[in-house]
Amino acid sequence: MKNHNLFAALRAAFPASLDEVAIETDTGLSYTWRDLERATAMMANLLQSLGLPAGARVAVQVEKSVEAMVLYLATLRAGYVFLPLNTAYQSAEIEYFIGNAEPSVVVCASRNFGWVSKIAFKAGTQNVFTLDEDRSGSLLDRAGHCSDQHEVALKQADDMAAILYTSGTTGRSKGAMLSHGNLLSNAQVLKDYWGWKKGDVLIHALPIFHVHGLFVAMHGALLNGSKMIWLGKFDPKLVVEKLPEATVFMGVPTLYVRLLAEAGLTLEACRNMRLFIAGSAPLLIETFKEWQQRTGHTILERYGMSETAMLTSNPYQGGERRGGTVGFALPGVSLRVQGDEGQSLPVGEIGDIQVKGPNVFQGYWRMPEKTKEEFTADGYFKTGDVGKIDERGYITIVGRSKDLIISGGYNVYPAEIEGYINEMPGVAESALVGVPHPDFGEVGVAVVTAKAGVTLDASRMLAELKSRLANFKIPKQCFVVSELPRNAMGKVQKNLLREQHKSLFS
Ligand code: MLC
Ligand code: AMP
Repeated sequence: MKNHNLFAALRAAFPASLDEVAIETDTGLSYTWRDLERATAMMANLLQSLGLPAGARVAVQVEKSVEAMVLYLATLRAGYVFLPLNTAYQSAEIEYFIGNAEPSVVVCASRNFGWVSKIAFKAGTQNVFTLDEDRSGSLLDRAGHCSDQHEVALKQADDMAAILYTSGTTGRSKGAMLSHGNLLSNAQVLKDYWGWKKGDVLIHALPIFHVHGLFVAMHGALLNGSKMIWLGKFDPKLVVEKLPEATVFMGVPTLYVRLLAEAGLTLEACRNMRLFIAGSAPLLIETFKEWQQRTGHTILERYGMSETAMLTSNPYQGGERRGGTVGFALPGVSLRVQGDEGQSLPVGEIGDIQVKGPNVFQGYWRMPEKTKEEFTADGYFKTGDVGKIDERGYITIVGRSKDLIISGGYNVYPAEIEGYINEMPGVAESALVGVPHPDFGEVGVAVVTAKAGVTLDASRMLAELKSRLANFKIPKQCFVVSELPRNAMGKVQKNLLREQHKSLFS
C-alpha cells in the first residue's frame, strides 16, 4: 500500500548524497541531510515510545530552531498531528488552545515550563517536554537515547497532519485540520509553479508556527532537496549579507519594507537571486515598484490562508507578474468570485472569493457546524476575502468580509480584542479597527466608550491588555470617545472610524 505520509515524500527528495549540507544557521551551525534523517528518526522513536493514541496532537510553543523543525518532521514521521503555537501567545491564549486541542504532548521553552505544564497537566496532557533554541531541553535529552532507525508511519492522504489555529468573526479560534494530502499536493504544485531547481538555496527568515514559514518555505526547500540558510529571527542586515549565497527568498510585506531600508540592498547583492516571493498580507504597489528599481527583481506575490495553504500565484515564467494582484488560481485550485445571492460574477466585478481543491482543509477541529457554515452546498470554501478577476484571469484582493486585521503578517481578530476591552471595569463598549501603517502594513487602533460617570485611562487599558495578550495584538493606540458611530440598524460603523484614523501613522 502506498504511504501518503508527507514526511515520506519530503524524505524521498533528500539528495542522494546525505552528507551534503541541508541547513546552515545564523549561529554558525551546519546540518547535513543525514543529520536530519537521524534526528527525525530519533525524535519519531521518542514520540512513538510514549504510547500515544492514534491522531494524538503534539502542541509546540518554542523559539525557532532547526530542532524545532526536526520536531515538526518527526511528528509527521511518527504519524501524529503537529500543532504549532506563536511564541507571543500568553497564558490565557495557550490555555484555550491546549484545552481545545487536548494534545497528548506539549513542548515549550524551559523558561515557560512552570506555567505551560500547569495548564497542560490540568487539560490531561501526559507529556510535557522542553526545547530551547540553544539545543537544550528535556526533549533532546530523551530523544538522544532513542534509535536512529525508524520506519515512516503509514498514512492515508486524508489523515490529519497538522492543526493550525485561526479565527473568525466570533473571536474564538478554530483549529483548521490539514491532512498529509492537503500539504503534499500544495507543496508539489508550488515546486513546479515556482520552478524550484537544482542548486536553489532558500533564505528562511520567517517564523515556523504559521503556514508561510512552516509549509510554503520549508516544504519548498525540502521537497527540492535544497539547502536553507536558517535565520532564528528576521534580521534585514543579515538577510542582505546572505543574499549573494542564496537564490530564493520568501517574506511577508513588512520584511520587504524593512529590507528596502537597508543601503546594502543593491543589484549586486541580488546577483545570484532567482526569486523573491511575498504573501500573507497585501503588498503595496510602492514596495513592489521600489523593489524592482533597487534589485532588478520583480516580486512574485501569491495568496493563501491557513485553511487552504496556497491558492493563487503570479506566474514565475511565461507571463507578467502584476503588482497589486495575487496572480492566477494555482493548478488544481478552482476559484470563483460570487455575489450576495450566490451568483457567479462577471469579469471585473467584486465579490466573495470561494475555493475548492486538494489543498482545502478537512474542517475545523471539533466544530462540525462551523465547518458546514464555511462551505457552500457545492463544496466551495468561503475564504472571507473579497476580490475580483480581470479579463486576463489575474485575481485582485480588494478587502475582507471577515473582520480581521493583518499586521506585519500576523492576524488580529477585532472581536477577540474587543472582548477583552469590554470586560475592563468602566468600559461601555469598544471597536478595534485596522489603519494603514508604514512598517506593519496595517495596525489595530481601539476606540472605547466609558460607562456613565467613569473616566477611562487609555494607556492603563493598553498596559492591561499587554499583560494578557500576545504583543502583536495590542492596539497601537487607544482613544476614549463619548460615543461610537452607528448606522440606522444600530451597527457600529467601523468604516467611519477607519476613515477618521487613517492618517495616524502616515
Ligand atoms: C512585532 N510587533 C508587531 C508585530 N511584530 N506589532 C504588530 N504586528 C506585528 N506583526 C511589535 C511587538 O508587539 C513589539 O512591540 C515590537 O513590535 C517588537 O517586537 P519583535 O517581536 O521584536 O518584532 P520583530 O522581530 O521586529 O517582528 C516583526 C516581524 C514579525 C515583521 C519580523 O512580526 C514577523 O515575523 N512577521 C511575520 C509573520 C508571518 O510569518 N506571517 C505568516 C502567516 S501565514 P512592543 O510594544 O511590545 O515592544 C498566512 C498565510 C499566508 O498568513 O498566506 O502566508
Ligand atoms: P491566515 O488566517 O493567517 O492564514 O491568513 C490568511 C489571510 O491572509 C487570507 O485570508 C488573506 O486575507 C490574507 N492574505 C494572504 N496572502 C495575501 C496576499 N498576497 N494579499 C492580500 N491578502 C493576503
